[in-house]
Order: sequence, then C-alpha cells, then structure tokens
Amino acid sequence: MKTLNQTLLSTLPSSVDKPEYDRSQVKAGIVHIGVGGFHRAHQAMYTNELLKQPGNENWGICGVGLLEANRKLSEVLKKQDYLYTLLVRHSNGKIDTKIIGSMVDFIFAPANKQAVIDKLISDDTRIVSLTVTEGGYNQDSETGELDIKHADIQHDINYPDDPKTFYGYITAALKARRAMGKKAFTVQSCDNIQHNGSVTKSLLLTFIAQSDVELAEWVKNNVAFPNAMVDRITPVTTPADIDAVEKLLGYQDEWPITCESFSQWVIEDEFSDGRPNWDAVSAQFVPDVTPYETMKIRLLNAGHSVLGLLGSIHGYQTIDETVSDPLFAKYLRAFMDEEVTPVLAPVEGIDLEEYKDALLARFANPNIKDALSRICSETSAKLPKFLISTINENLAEGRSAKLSTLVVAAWCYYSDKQTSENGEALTIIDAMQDKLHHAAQGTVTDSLSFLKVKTVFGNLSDKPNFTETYQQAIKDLYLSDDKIKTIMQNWLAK
Ligand code: CS2
Repeated sequence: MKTLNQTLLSTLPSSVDKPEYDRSQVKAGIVHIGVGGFHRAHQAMYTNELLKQPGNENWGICGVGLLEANRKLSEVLKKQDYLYTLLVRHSNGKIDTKIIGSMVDFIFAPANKQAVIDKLISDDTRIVSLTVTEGGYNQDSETGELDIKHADIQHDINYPDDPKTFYGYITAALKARRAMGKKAFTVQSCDNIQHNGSVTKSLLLTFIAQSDVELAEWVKNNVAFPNAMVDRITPVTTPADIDAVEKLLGYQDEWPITCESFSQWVIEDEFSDGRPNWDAVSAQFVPDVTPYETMKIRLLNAGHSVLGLLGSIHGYQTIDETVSDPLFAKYLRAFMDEEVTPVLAPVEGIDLEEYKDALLARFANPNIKDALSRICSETSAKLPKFLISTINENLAEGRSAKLSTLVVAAWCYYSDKQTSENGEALTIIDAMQDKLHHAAQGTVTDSLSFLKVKTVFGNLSDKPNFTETYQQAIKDLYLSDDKIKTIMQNWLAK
C-alpha cells in the first residue's frame, strides 16, 4: 500500500483535492501550538485553501506538540511530509476528501525545546496560534486568574530555559525578540473560551510579570491577542477513518481527520505583524466577536456537555445516538430555549431559532460518530466556561435554570458512580477526576459536597436559589429508583 507523502501527490488523479501549490516555497508564518484534530480540520484547512491562491506563501504552518503524548503524531506527520487527509462527512453519507498541505513542519517539543524557541524567534514567525484546550490555560475557575501554584506554571517560572507550557515558550521567545529589536508576533487563541484573546493576554501578562515586569509591559503594548469564535465538530480519529482513506483514495494515511461539513471562524481583526487573508476563504473578520462566541459556547459546547453527561449515564456512546432519542432532543432544545436564549445578546445577521435548529441537525449527523467520552473529557475545565455563567445569569434574573442544574447534579452522580446505569464502566478523562470522584462520594453525607469544589463551581454552593434545586436533583438521582430518562422527563414537566 502506498503511503501519503509529497511524492505521492503527483501520482494521484486530478479529481483528488490536494495541495497543488509549491509547498517547498511555503514559509511558516504561523507557529501553531497544539495540533489536535480540531486544528487540522479548521485553521489548517482554511490556510490550505488560502495557499491555493497566489501570494500567500508566507503563511504556512509549523506545528508544535508540547506534550509527550504528541510523539506519535510527530512521527506520523514527519513520515507523511506533514500531509494528511480530511474526510468531510455530510449527513446524507457523502464524503468529501481533501489533502491538507498547509503544515510544512512540526516540532516535537519534549525532544527539542530550543528548536521551538528558535522557531518562535525566527523572522518568518508572525503569528503564534494555540489550541491547547480549555484546561491548557491553567486558569482558576473561581477567580479567572492564572493558577500560579500549578506545578507546570511554577516550573516554567523557575526554569525559563526549560519550558513545559506555552506560557514558558512564548515568554522565552518574546523576551529574545525584544532584546533583538524584532517585532512581536500575534498570539492567537483558537480555543473555546469566551474572549479567548483577552483571557490569554491577561493570563500571559500575569505569568510574565512573575519574573519580568518590563517585559510584561512591552508585551502588553506590542503583542496583539485577537478574540475569535471557532467552530467545527471534529470527532476523534478511528481505525474506520484510516480504512475509509484506503478505500476512497487508495493510499495509507496513518492519521486522517474526520469532520462535519459545517465550519465557522469569526475573528477580531487585531494582529501585531500582519495576517493571512482568511476572509478570502470564508472566515469572517469583525470588530467585536463577543456575541458570536457567547452564542456558540453556550449553545453548542454547553449543549454537547448536556447530552454528554446525561447520555453517558443512560449508556449512550455518541452524540448522534443520544440526540436521536426524542427525549434527549427535547431536553436539549428546552435547555437552549428556556435557559440559554434569555441570556444571549442578539447577534447581527443570525436568526437564533435557525441557529438552534442547525445545531440539532449537526448533532444528529449519523456519520459523525462523536464519542461522549470525548465530549465529557475535561468537563472540569469545560463546564465553568460553557455552563456556569448561564446558571449564574439566570439566577441573577430570578430564574431557576433547573435543566442546567440537573446536568450539574448528573455530573456529580457520573463522577461518583463512574458507570452508566447499565453498569458499564465510563471512560472518564479529566485532570481533576480523583478530586471530583472524592467530592462526589461525599454526597451521601453532605448533599452539597460536590458543589464545594470551588475551583470549578465558584460560589454556587452558597446560593440558596441554586442549592435548593440542586438538592432536589441529587435526591432524584440518588434516592429514587427512577432512571435518568424518567428524571429528565419529570424535570421537563416541572
Ligand atoms: C465540544 C467541542 O467537547 C467539546 O468541548 O463541544 O470540541 C466542539 O465539538 C467544538 O467546539 C465544535 O466547534
């Protein structure tokens, strides 16, 4: 079996969508930290389309993997000349394939830290973009500030020449650029955090100020941190995706990416040293991204968590399976209509009802087998960003947010039991798993035990207008013989 690489490209039929631009001429103007599936389906895809238009060859991507877990990816990409296949799966079963060529280099940081810093200092580098996941920012949920005590952050403050986190790498590079009189690059977050740019700026400035107040001031005045809303559902790659590439295209790609056909990227136009014309390939530049990101994170991402947690307890495996159960679809829609819509500002050019309809249709795509284990992974970093503000804003307006509250209680139950109601073990991936498990186990003696994990829930446990409803939900989950679906039904009827 032939393997995907640069030499193979010219042998593929002209019907295959592949990078026909001269990749040897593409320079990495973008260094991207955190090359997960989402980056490969989203920013790298937009950039690939842009590189097809002449005059953009300064905007290729050099990927960086900071984690030991990125070793395999680094080997696969290198072997494939950084090429990979995108399988765009439509709801009707149609699959569009596209070979992405915008990544022209990849550095596996644990084996070569200095190479990453050198790359960030290079004259070519004008944007450093990030998809390090919500948890990768080491943000304290209660205060929103950088968790300075975190072991990796402490390490990076104490050993600036041996960084582990993006904070350490970016700081080392900006320090050197400043000393060399070079321009600052833009730091562009592409994670699902409201005001992701402003948040990254504030966290990074806090980090830098621990060791160098003057550098922090320079960064504040010279580095742009555009906010952005990013959207494309990208499930974890499975062996079936590898088989699909072999069947459809006749070669072996060890790490293709599957995604839905929908894609959206709305970016604030603030860059320190130029930017690619991503708007020529259907991204949008706007002066203020706030309403878009709030809408997306609170409806789509929170909606995913609602289905993920409740569906896991029931024993479902994927989002499409869960939402095709009419009760789950009804619950999700009621959550969106009754608890999220009232706290959203209108978004210019977007009909919210249509947006919600479209979300339900996207979730129902039977060809996107988005595992609930992916959706529920790192829930402790996600819920504070996706759901807790919705709850707080409803409470402030005198509403109960009962459907969201049941989800929080269900998360307690899920963390406690760690099995579905059929007795199957759940795959739980969460940096706070042990702490949450322990807190959830305390529910039998203190019904608010789980909520008292303040780094996740802030002061929710001190709000009687929340805890009353929460305790009722806990009672239903723990003390009644009802299954989750009956409980959901009852809560919808409340
Ligand atoms: C998901 C996202 O688990 C999650 O956080 O909601 O990965 C979601 O699929 C993407 O944000 C879609 O744009």
